Amino acid sequence: MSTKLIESIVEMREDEALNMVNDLIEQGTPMIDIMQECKKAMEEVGNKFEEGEYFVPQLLMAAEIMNQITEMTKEECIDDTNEEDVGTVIMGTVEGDIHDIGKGIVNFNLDVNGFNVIDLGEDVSPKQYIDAINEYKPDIVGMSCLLTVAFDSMEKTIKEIKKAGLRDKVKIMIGGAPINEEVYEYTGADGWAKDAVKAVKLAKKFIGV
Ligand code: B1M
Repeated sequence: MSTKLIESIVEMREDEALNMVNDLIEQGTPMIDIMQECKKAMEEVGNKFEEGEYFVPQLLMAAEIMNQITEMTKEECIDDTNEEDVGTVIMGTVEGDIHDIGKGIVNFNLDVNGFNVIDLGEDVSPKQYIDAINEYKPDIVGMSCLLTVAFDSMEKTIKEIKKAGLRDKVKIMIGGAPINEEVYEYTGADGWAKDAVKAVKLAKKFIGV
């Protein structure tokens, strides 16, 4: 696939990036492949931010391009939407964290694979999770986390779910760029996924489909 797409996102050439995505869609490139390239681009944007070359406005600009690309690729997948309800997932970005692009992609992939997804939004507190578990009785609780400082939020939320007597009623899945085996063990979740495809596989495994 095109490293030019990565370059155009990293260098914020919005029209060029969107045209390239359009071409890729027309050529029949799967959404997930386009998203992989975009993720690499966003990692590069993040690196430039860390190195002091980019600042928050550039992160926002890249996020805006990324959101438009996500919408374009979603439209292409819409025919694949599966009406079957294989299970309910409540999903949020954990307290202290407002990153939502990856969560949106995971939600969309769960949705097209037949899951009923309830998105609680960003900066979701343990109480919001608990209230939503009581209200929607989900099979799976999803926690997206992009910030290392929010690892504690996941751990705290899972502890609070346990204190509320709900831990055995749900499977908990965590994910996001900094999540690894060690973080997964620290939080006490039931599983973790590196990307949207793995998230769907894990969710299906939890449900037994
Ligand atoms: Co932020 N940011 N940001 N940021 N930002 C990161 C995460 C960072 C790594 C950049 C860097 O320094 N290299 C860094 C965190 C460093 C750390 O924690 N050690 C960082 C920082 C520091 C910050 C701020 C603190 C900056 C500041 O204000 N000084 C601030 C924090 C705000 C807050 O949350 N409280 C901040 C703010 C922002 C913006 C708001 C400007 C913007 C987000 C806009 C938005 O989301 N609407 C932003 C952006 C764009 C980024 C980067 C550049 C890109 C994130 C992204 O959208 N990636 C990011 C750098 C990076 O990711 N390397 C960065 C694309 C997306 C498709 O990938 O989100 O990884 P991702 O999702 C993937 C997988 O991770 C997985 O599937 C998705 C699809 O494949 N996945 C799951 C995600 N959730 C899942 C859940 C699952 C399973 C899989 O199950 C439940």
